[in-house]
Amino acid sequence: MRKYKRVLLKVINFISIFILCRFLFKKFYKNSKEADYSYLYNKNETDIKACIFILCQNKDQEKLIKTIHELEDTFPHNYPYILLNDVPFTETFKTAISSAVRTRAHFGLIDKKYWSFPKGITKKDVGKNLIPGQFVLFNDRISYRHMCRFESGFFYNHPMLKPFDYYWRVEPGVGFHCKLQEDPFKFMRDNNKIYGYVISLIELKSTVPHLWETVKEFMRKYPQYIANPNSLDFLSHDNGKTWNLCHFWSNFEIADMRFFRSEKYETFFKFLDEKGGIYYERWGDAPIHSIAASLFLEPDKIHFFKNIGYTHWPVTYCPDDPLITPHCQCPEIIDEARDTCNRNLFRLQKKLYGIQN
Ligand SMILES: Nc1nc2c(ncn2[C@@H]2O[C@H](COP(=O)(O)OP(=O)(O)OP(=O)(O)O)[C@@H](O)[C@H]2O)c(=O)[nH]1
Ligand SMILES: [Mg+2]
Repeated sequence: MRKYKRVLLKVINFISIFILCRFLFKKFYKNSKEADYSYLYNKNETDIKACIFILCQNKDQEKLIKTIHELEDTFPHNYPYILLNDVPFTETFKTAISSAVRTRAHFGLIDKKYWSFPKGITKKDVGKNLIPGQFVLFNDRISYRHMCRFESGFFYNHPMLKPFDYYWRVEPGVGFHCKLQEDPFKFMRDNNKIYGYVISLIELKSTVPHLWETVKEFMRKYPQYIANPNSLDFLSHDNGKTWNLCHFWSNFEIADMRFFRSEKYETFFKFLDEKGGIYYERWGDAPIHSIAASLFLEPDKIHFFKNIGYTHWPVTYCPDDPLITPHCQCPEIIDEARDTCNRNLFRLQKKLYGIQN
């Protein structure tokens, strides 16, 4: 009888351990497994894995609806919209946006891990490497820096963006002015383009005082990532000694996320992130994307969308080309996009490939 009791106890023990292990495994497995959003891409709707990507807040509803209507008036399309936020979207917002878009809109939340300070940096470090006395726009907004960090190093790996190769970044409040004669995603794919932009500008030095020396350190450490040829001449007038502050204005981007997901870009972002300049200074996603595209891509992979009339206040780009202007209705211009930086890239693309911009 005692023998049976012992065996029974052993069996009960074994079953309990088995159940416990199963429970722990399931819990761990569930947490580590990313949600599957592959259904967001539907090949019956679009041949290209592309989406319109919008990072925004609930308060942007009205501005965003206007922007979506302008986008769709100038580019009727079937691509889905992926909207992300650092706090949950309200039902009112979701309903309003869903009925504004012609296609589908999907709403997602950003994990706190990707909208926060990196390890070792806290609130008190914000702005500590800026030059005293120099004005820095948005310096007092911590969320602005989290946004820059997210847009620099994480958006393309958000599970809802994972099903896609290409994205068109749209911000609430921007305007589109020319009816497109061709699908820009198709253009990117068929012409092997990786990074598309409309406006290039000169960055405010006060926001990025030590960025270029950090980039030079990266180039010395990882020469294998630098493309040959590359667009260093877009960034520098003295072969990289100094940065001319030129960059692509990233509030508009049509680009291939496989570039951002690549080892070279990920290594670059990690390197910059660990240096802390997004917080210690105010390095933005625009210079970070631009420097990466210029150094790691061959110049013909970067495309200037001269046919997309576009405004992000206060700068407007309105095409000046007799073949395009009949399709445009540009607003009164407050500040016109200038050619200063573009010229560096155009010169290079013409010399290397005969590309006429
Ligand atoms: N969810 C969320 N999105 C944000 C936040 N701050 C900025 N964004 C989004 O991030 C993008 C860039 O932010 P903006 O405030 O437009 O930054 P900016 O273009 O440098 O400055 P503006 O001149 O104000 O347009 C936009 O798509 C915003 O909607 C935030 O705190 N939360
Ligand atoms: Mg903006």
